Amino acid sequence: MSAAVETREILWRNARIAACDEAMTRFARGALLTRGPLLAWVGEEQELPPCAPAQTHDLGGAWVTPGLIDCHTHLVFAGSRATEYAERLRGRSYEEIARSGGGILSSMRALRAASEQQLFDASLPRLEALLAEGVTTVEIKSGYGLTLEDEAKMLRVARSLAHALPVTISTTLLAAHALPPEYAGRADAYIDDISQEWLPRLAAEGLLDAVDVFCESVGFNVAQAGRLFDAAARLGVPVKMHAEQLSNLGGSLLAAQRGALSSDHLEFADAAEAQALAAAGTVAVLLPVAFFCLAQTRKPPVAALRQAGTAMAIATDCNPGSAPGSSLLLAMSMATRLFRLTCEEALAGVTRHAARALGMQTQRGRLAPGMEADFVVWGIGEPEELGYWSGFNPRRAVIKAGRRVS
Ligand code: DI6
Ligand code: FE
Repeated sequence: MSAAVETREILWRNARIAACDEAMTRFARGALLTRGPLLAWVGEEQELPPCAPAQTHDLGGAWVTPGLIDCHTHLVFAGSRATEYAERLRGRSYEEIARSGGGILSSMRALRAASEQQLFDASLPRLEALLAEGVTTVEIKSGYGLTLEDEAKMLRVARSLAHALPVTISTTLLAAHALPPEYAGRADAYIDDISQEWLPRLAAEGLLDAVDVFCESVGFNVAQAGRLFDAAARLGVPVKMHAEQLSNLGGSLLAAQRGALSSDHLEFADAAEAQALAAAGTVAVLLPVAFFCLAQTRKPPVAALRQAGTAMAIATDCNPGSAPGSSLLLAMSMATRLFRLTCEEALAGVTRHAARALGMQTQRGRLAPGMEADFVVWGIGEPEELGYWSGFNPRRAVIKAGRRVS
């Protein structure tokens, strides 16, 4: 890109702005000045400093928020698990199906059989659906390949999706998602191989932004998670964790101790976990679509998280098993209805706090000078409508890196 393009200024005026900063500032008659891909200025229009933008857009008083961030997905996968869903409707549990070789392992078989192109083609519509709702940044995990080559394939597809669509993708290695058949009865050896061989290779190929582990009885224990985190730390790769979705093995406490970016799910967490996460600055990522689709009854400790001051993010968890869906707006609505977050908490949960769950808080998730110029223009009368509608998309326009992309 030429220097001239990089510094071109565009003024987006006559907007109502929800900045999603710490104070959740709103500007009633606001304007945004973009310079190339970044925000140069945001505030009340009457305070705009003298400038000579190359273009001016009148947003007609519409609401503007930061581009939404889906900070936890498994959206690169092959096939579906609709037949298992039918079994669950007949009474079998998610864990029973997993223990009998279905679940994540059935997605593993489909994934290993798929070519990179097939995987790309299957995943693209799910990502397009997110983008249509104003999502501009998405985290994508591996975890259905469970060999070095197949995990690499998933991560490469995740990277190539970012080249095909106007979106920032953050990739996470979740090889420690389930024990593959090649390692039956040898979970420690599997963790050793991921730690000593896979992680360094994938990091060297530039395929990794973070490392994650499924810390559950059907996944891996805290000691194994700790060894994986040690290996990540040696390479300077940040860590995240799936914890307390089905049971409490102590995952969040480890995540907090190791300064993880986030600990995700948390239905079986309590006040101790909330306080530890708050003290560590580790984000609690809530995944209400998985809670809903598994028909769980135990809810994450939202009151305790709120009281402890833990940052709460919300994500889709888009995956073929526990959260088959690709709507972050629906996840927000479920977070308010099922987990009783306020609409304001839900909005912070898909912007500022979601950015932090990806270690991107200095570049994304709020509207302020110096941040990426990723924002959404909405056809809504007030920001509370985000979290209020379920199954209706009021997105009007999306600006990614200073350019209108839809
Ligand atoms: N927790 C989840 O909700 C997904 N993975 C995980 O660790 C489910 C993945 C799947 O069932 O395919
Ligand atoms: Fe997940």
